[in-house]
Amino acid sequence: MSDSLPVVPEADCPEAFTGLTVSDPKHVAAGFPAVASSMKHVWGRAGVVRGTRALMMLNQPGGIDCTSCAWPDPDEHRAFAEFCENGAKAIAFEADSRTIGAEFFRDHSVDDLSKLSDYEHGRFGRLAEPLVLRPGSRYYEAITWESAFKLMADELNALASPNEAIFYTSGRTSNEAAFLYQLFVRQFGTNNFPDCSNMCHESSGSALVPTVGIGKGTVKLEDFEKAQVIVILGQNPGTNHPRMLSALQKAKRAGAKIIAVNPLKEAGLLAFLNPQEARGMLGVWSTALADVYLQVKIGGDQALLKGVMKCLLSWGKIDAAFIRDHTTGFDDLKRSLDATGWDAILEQSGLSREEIEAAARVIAESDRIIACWAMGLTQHKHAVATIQDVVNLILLCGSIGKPGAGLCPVRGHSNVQGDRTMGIWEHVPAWGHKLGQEFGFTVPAEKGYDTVEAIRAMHAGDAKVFIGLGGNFLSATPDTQYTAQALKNTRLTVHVSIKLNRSHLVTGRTALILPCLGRTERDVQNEVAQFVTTENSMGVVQSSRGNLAPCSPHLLSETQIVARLAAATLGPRSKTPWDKLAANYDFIRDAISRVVPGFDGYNDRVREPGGFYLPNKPRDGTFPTPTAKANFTASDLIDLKVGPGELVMMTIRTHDQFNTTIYGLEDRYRGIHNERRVVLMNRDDARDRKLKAGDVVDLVGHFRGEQRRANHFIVVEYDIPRGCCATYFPETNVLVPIDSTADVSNTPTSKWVVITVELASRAP
Ligand SMILES: Nc1nc2c(c(=O)[nH]1)N[C@H]1C(S)=C(S)[C@@H](COP(=O)(O)OP(=O)(O)OC[C@H]3O[C@@H](n4cnc5c(=O)[nH]c(N)nc54)[C@H](O)[C@@H]3O)O[C@H]1N2
Ligand SMILES: Nc1nc2c(c(=O)[nH]1)N[C@H]1C(S)=C(S)[C@@H](COP(=O)(O)OP(=O)(O)OC[C@H]3O[C@@H](n4cnc5c(=O)[nH]c(N)nc54)[C@H](O)[C@@H]3O)O[C@H]1N2
Ligand SMILES: [Mo]
Repeated sequence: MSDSLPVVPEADCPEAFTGLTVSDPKHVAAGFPAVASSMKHVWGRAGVVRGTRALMMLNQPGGIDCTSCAWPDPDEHRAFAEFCENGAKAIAFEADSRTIGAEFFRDHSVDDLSKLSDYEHGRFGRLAEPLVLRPGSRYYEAITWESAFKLMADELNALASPNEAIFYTSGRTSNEAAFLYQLFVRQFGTNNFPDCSNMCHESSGSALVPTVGIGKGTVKLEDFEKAQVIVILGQNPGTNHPRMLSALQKAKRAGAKIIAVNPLKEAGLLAFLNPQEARGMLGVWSTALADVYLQVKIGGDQALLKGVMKCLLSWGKIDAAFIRDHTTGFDDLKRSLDATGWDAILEQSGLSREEIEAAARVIAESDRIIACWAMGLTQHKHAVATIQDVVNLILLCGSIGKPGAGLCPVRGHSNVQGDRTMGIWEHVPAWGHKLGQEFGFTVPAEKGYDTVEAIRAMHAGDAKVFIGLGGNFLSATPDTQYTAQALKNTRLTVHVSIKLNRSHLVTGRTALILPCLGRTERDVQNEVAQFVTTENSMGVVQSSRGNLAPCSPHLLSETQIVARLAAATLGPRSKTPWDKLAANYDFIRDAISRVVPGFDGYNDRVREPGGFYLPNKPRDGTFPTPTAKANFTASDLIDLKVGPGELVMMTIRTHDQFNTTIYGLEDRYRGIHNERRVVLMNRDDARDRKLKAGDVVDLVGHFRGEQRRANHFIVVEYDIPRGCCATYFPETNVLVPIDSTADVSNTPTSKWVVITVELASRAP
């Protein structure tokens, strides 16, 4: 441990600026620049042959499931190139032909590497062999897999309680690896499963289970073509789910109307030029998307939704028969809406009554409505209540359980939904007893730590070993300095990774980096090529089979790593045949089919082209809640006032990153080039603070009397509502307070950070 070291460059040694230029934000997404940009990444990183090989099989039946987002593939008629610009970047990042191993780390201490940006970390190439950072050393060195497993087993078995270990999962882990991992950890004796979902769509699950009975979306891709209205709240599909734009284009051509709700005018919500179509490629014909664009204030969606529902009620435009036959709680909802005044609604949403009525009129004329949402709704203190108002709206319109209608939380990581289905959860899944029966052990009953609780436990010294199956825990989680200290307080930190990231550099007393195969690479066990499976955002389970030679002979698959860790740690305590399961993934799938509902015939059905749908009762019109009905939820508007001079900051993604992985420095659609340390502010807010574009400011976070700082950001004047500003994740995670989390779901409020700005230096 070396407490004197700067843990994150953002706070203690601001990175040098990379050379900002600003152009006008785009009004249309994709088209030829998208194709050009993806080819640049693929051929630059992976080499022409390796890159093209991977792309040819991307999202094709029997091919590779894209490692980028969780948007589904069409059930039929897949395009020759069924991927997007950002999927291509994700593949290029993983199929990188450069590698780094012990030799690289002999020349670069963790302190030197800590001074580099996340962008620079990703550019070194793939991790090629297992590495250890021994107590007191500042240099990682080679370690054999055998010794690495023994080291972990010894540390885990030396703990006073299994609850002193933390087992994190990121959402790229396959179903097979995830199932084995939770099996191992529960046999070890804990439910400490923090995962990226805790920071992502946890609020959606928390809102949906009590209201419609399932914590997942209820629509299929084909529903988009049948919808009359699609409402998109707090989501930037042009960047984060680009293939969704094809679905929106089809919907528009079939006559649907789109309502976009976002503080920013995002290009991918305005119009789409489809690079899969010849005319889109030539840039001659774009499809306009949003018919109504509501530039809501950050956090103002709950007010807007209540306003829309008040309109529908007062106009009598609700589905009374559906409400009577299929729901409970309508009277309470109505009473709470009656008690919510228009003044508060207009104040909080920042919208005019005319704008809200315009949206309500579009909705009032339709009974096939799809509501989509992502992080703009989930990462708020009142996220669960807001999403429940989305559900309320859909129920008022009777718009669920039929074609072209329903709820669509758009997931992030390509298998984040599958990992949860496989039991990566700090609670015991409903099928916990079956797991115990199948494998002959008692599943621990006590709830484990979620992500925020895990950080607090490590900080307090109550958790002493951290193991991360994928992800970048330090950079993705809130309150970077606090989390850094938490990790440094542990005895051992372990990361199963494909590339260097900041979590490898802020470590416990001992640290391990375990390099694994990526999804694009061939996974051969006992001379038989294996495939893995994933579940997309719409509940389709499908196979993924890599076709590239592994970038190093020293990599293990995630499944092998988990199985060997389990065998080493549990020894004769476990009756599970770990070797056998990891030698042939069909055996893991057989076990899953016996334990997890909906997976009968898993091995056969997943071999069908396109895979299979998991059962989803609300999609078919029945609600597996205790009342056997869908439930309205009544809530009050929360207080969103901030102090004088304070701004509300949302932390968002650029067009050139996947979470903490930074592919490049362009935010092409927003017109922000070659710089990530920027703060997007309303021109009048800047003027009130005597600031102008190009000035350098320090950001100061304010939460319950605590202050946090992120220094050295360039002011960009942008079309954003007054009182709101935006910065990029993860540079400003240092400002997201560990104790600022959503009610019920405990998700960090990454879209609601209260700050002031202080001038550091004038624009040159
Ligand atoms: N290329 C690429 N694809 C990705 C990712 C990536 O980083 N890069 N990440 C993946 C993951 S894990 C996820 S979870 C998803 C994330 O997908 P998104 O949720 O689209 O990602 P964010 O950049 O966080 O964007 C949030 C959007 O919500 C808006 N917003 C912020 N606050 C509010 C609010 O209070 N109300 C409303 N109405 N809007 C608001 C922002 O302006 C922005 O447009 O994407 C997935 N796909
Ligand atoms: N301020 C702020 N914070 C946020 C968010 C936000 O919007 N704002 N968003 C939150 C959200 S939605 C999410 S999902 C989390 C993301 O949190 P994480 O999932 O923890 O973070 P990622 O950046 O996706 O993880 C990237 C790392 O995963 C590793 N990796 C990539 N592919 C593989 C693989 O195939 N196997 C293995 N083992 N490792 C691999 C690479 O080494 C890479 O460095 O961040 C959250 N944090
Ligand atoms: Mo996410």
